[in-house]
Amino acid sequence: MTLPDPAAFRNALPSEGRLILCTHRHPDPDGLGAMVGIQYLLKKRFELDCDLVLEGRIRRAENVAMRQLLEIQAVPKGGINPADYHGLLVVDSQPGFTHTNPPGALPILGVIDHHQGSEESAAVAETVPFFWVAPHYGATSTMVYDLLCAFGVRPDRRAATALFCGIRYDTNNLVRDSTTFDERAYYDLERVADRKLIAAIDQPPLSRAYFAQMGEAIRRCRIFGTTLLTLMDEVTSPEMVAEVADWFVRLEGPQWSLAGGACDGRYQLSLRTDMPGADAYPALRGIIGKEGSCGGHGRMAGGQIPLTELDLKAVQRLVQHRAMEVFEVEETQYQVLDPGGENGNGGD
Ligand SMILES: [Mn+2]
Repeated sequence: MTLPDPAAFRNALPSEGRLILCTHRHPDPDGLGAMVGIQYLLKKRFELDCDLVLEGRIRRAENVAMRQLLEIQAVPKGGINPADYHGLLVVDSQPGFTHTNPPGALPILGVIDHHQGSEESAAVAETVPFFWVAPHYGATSTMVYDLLCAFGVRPDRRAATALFCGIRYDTNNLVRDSTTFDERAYYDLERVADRKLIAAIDQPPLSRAYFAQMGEAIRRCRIFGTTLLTLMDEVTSPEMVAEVADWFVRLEGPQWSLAGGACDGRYQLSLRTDMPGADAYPALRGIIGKEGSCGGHGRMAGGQIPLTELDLKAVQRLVQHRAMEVFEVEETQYQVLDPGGENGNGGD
């Protein structure tokens, strides 16, 4: 199904009562935007109320700001009484995905997602009344925008801001994996959205811990030819690992940037590349091996290795060793990013 089927969506909904909306663990702007958009549609068009369940802490400063400034309220997953709800909708993820655990004991009425499905999610599709998975969309927020359009509902300023942020961050302002669907939604929503709020979400206040973590990342970064390896110890959030990988890939010249850090009992890994024609997913797949799981495509991939059978040092050694093999570089030959900082007497 490429465009939303309004009749199928309507048929999936109860005539009254409450619903739960949920997304993947550690919700990102696209997940949050899609939930706010669906919540608005359900209220406006169907007079249905819904509660949001947000699993995993939201820690990236932009995402925290988005949640606070848009006043996105959520109920704790553990406190849900299934009798109070008719069912749930999953957005920006699918029930079969490992980072997604919808509250149990409630039927899944709908799934709206732009990620490629897995075998597990294909099995779930048969049992879900509204299963709309469309990888030709750059963001789930765009899908929700199209659903609003299909019902002739104009988002208000808050919903438009949330949806706009979702599209904006998932497609990096229409530069990454965006299609004409995303473009149309982006420019339309931009006119309605609150620009001051968007600016505040884009440049949120950052904690001292954030800067300390970035300082640590600079000290840890090793340059093996065209491969940058930043294997940190404990980090403040999984998103920090992605930010470090994103930041260092901007070092002049084409390269692979692999960052890692331990958080919540897992060693998080993020790989970015600006090498011409390079594909990040197979590379990270080869580095993580059977010890963990990963996803991604094009220039970015992310994954994790549980710190259960292997401890932190063992995982770091394994990752470094495999990265050397995958990127065909010599383990002994590296430079540091900031030689002055390494000796403790640098800085200007
Ligand atoms: Mn998304």
